[in-house]
Amino acid sequence: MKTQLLKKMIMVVAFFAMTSASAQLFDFESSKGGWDKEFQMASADLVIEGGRGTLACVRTTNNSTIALAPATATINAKTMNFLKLVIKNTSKSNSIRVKAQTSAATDNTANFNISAEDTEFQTYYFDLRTTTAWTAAQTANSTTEEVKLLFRGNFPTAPAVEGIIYVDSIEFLAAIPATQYSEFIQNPNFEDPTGITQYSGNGATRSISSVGAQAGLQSMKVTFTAAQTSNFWNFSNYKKTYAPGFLTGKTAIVKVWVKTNRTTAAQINVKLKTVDASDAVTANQPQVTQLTTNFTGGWEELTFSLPLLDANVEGITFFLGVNWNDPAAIPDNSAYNAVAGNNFYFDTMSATFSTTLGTAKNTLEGVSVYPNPADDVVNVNSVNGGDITVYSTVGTKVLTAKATASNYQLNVSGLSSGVYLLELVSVGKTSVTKLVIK
Ligand SMILES: [Ca+2]
Ligand SMILES: [Ca+2]
Repeated sequence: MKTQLLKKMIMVVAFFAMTSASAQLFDFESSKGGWDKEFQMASADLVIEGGRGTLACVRTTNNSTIALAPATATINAKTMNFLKLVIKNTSKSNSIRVKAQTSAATDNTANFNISAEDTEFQTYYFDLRTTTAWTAAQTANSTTEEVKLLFRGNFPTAPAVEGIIYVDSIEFLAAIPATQYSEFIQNPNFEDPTGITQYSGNGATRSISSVGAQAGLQSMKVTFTAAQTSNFWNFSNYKKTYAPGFLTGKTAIVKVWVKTNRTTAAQINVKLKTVDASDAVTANQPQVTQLTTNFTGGWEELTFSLPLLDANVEGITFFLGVNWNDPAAIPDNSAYNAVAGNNFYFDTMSATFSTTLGTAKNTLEGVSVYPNPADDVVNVNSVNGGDITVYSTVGTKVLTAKATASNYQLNVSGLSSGVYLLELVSVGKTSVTKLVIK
């Protein structure tokens, strides 16, 4: 029996040595992996939170700490440059201090900001080389002897226990993952450390969501805490450049998955900031608005066609937003504006180009639209009927219908006076007619 036990122990030690030599990931799915509560952390236990194995750390002071015990703290400080942390921080702590002790240097520290009072998991990538202390440790040592994470900041005078930090994973990385691109869209899946950020908008905040992903682990969530009073824009701090002439005659096709808790339509915007070779903004900066159509909280994919009308466009920057209609100027559309409690999730975006010139073979012939100008009803005559979409002149989809007969009467009584474009799509061909509403 003793021999059996000894064999088992040797196997366990061998297994542990093998994994600890290469393991730079601690996922807390079934084991603490050497991490535990340390200085003034009330407890750090394995807990399932949001379906994930986590280390639930109960904070009791301004420096509540978890530590990777010296026996297992063989993080290769020489090659590990980044700390990836996935946490749901329900405490008020708003910064993390990373301490990595080595034989040559003690308490090499770096401070990083985190969001407080989270309702969802957040992913952080901390560049440990931003401190000279870590780089000094890299120069002097190959492994750490102890690693500590201190959850700091914002500690109230009372109570003694203040919030739980659910640590889903701690990972040390030599490099952060390469950023993904879909043409001019950076981080189209919201899975990367860099990409689209909030640009403008009153009444709303943007965050990365780990709950509402359409694909992967994350999506972008826009939460309105007050009624919308302006366009809400997110902006990609990235410009894709193209060879001269490449974009001439092309249309950008942008697809975006959207999910909202609204039970009526909202307007989603895509805008392209276009520049010429000298980085000067070109005259045509396409913007298209589409209506959401899913009112039961599910995902839908919206498609935006953005003609690049300037011949000299050589750079594109991508914007995504929630449209706002000024009730004083566009009263009919103000019901589309977001109100407090509305949220929007965005995920899985893509951009491609199609050539818009030479599309004669795709033009639907024999379509007549009358009377034009019209009051309340427009007759749409065609051979086979088809799908009708009416757009405003700025590209907003204002009406859709299915022409179920070759002579279809379209009710346009809900449209304000003005100029529109009526598109009829049938058997893969398209007809566009300028329509005037009196
Ligand atoms: Ca985990
Ligand atoms: Ca995603």
